[in-house]
Amino acid sequence: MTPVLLFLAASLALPPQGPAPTIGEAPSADPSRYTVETITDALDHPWSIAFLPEGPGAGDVLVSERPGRLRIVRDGRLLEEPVTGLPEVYEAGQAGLFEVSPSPDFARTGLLYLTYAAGMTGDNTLALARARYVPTPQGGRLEALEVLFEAVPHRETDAHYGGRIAWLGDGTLLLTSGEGYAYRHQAQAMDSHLGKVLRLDRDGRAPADNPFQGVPGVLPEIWSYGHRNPQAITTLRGGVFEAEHGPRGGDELNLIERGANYGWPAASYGMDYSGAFITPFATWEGTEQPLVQWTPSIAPSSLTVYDGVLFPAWRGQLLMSALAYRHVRLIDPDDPIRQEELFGELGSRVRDVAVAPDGSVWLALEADEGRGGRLVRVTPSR
Ligand SMILES: [Ca+2]
Repeated sequence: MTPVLLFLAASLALPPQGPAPTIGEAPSADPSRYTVETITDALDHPWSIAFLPEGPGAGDVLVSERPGRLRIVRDGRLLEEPVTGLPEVYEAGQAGLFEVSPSPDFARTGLLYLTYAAGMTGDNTLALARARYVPTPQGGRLEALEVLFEAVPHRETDAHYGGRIAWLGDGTLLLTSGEGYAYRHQAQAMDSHLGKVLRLDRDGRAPADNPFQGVPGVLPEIWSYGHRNPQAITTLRGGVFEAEHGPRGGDELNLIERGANYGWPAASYGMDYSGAFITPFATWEGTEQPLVQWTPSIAPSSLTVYDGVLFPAWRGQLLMSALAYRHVRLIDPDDPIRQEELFGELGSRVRDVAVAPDGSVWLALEADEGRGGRLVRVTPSR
């Protein structure tokens, strides 16, 4: 085990022993502190933003669109031509193209990792692929595409895929996998990838030091289980923070520990959409409590750490985008009850928040009245 996987660095908050605190609204930041610039409003369900580091196409900003396109922002402008050579993506409901993430060795290899829904109506699944990015004068293309992993079993539904990636310091990755909505019991089933955080090596295989490697009847890719629809994950100071959608209420921020059970659907602070209880238990022996839980649902869609230079007050804080609450939460990782609302005045569902190399904050916003999906860049006011 490498040091980065030794969780709970002493400085991080410990999960509470009793019931998790409920968070609702938080104080709003003063919008006059920053300036919001629209890069483009011509996107269709933008899902993930990636800044290409040193390597092929350095400086390009890639944005996935859920219908299965990968777009390029080059020199501050959205190129007309999407990237060619993508895997075949199944699009319906919540299904489509999800994450785009450069490999940690991108400078040498030019490899991009993509997550997406693969298959067809009634028979589809979460998949991970990688390919080499080759910039061209008009845009870019993917070469040497390889499908690395497909979650089992396949599902009939078009909902709750998870699909976010976080890279660990040892070059392996964590992939969030939703429970497919209709299969919530499988979040506790160890022969299923549904409702899990999975750890894979760069070739899509289960590393030898995964917690359930060699355990009969347990899929070796499983890192943690009992998740509902985790769409937000990031590393910070050797720990892994994850946020997931609850049912009606009960959205969670969790500190992910190797091999741990996060409770769904045995324990939840949320109710079914019908208003019926899914479980009468908010806590359950042997399962981890969230650090905090949001009721009503905030709908967390992505999580990152602010590590830039432009907003010194945000350094080392978590930024979590929210769909239902239409803002970004600034969260103190050492005391996660301390939260602030950012960018609520934009009034849009926020699908992704990312920090550019120059320290600006970029948001992928879903379409709202009279406007398409937007990509905006936030810098301090002068
Ligand atoms: Ca939970």
